[in-house]
Amino acid sequence: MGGMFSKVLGKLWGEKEVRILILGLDGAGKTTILYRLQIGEVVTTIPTIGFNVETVTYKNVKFQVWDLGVDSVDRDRMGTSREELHAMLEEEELREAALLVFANKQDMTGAMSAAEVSDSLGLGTLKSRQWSIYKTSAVRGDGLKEGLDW
Ligand code: G3D
Ligand code: MG
Repeated sequence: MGGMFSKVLGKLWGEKEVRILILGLDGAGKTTILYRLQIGEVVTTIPTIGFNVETVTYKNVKFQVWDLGVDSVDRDRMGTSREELHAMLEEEELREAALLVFANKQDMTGAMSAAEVSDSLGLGTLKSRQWSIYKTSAVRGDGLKEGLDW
């Protein structure tokens, strides 16, 4: 597994530091994905912004995980995700960032399809943004490599 991702990540290595920000709701599977990549020690810190940030640095590639804290009784978690995602993408620092969406937990019955997730997140309305969506199962490791390859 580690070797497989090394090959994918190898393509990202170069002179330049590459940063990958993983953003998602509580319980979406971000920590599981980070461990599944098996690329090094996951370090958890609580910076002044007040929520957990997990990081793994692998060669010149830095993965950083942010939890989007949303009450689990929020009945419109996809709506909240859509708003937060579009607000984040307005940030100057993310102007040039490519967007990769993992529609995770595909091993569970009733999981939303990639098209449904894409619609709910309003990905079709994004202007001048490279984006893609992949169906994944972090527990099985399905789709992660394909997504990172993209
Ligand atoms: P987060 O870091 O985004 O908050 P976690 O989410 O990685 O902590 O995952 C939350 C729970 O979802 C974990 O279960 C984890 O095992 C599970 N999970 C993550 N990815 C998948 C997936 O692809 N399929 C399924 N079925 N479950 C997944 P626990 O029980 O440990 O809280
Ligand atoms: Mg987590």
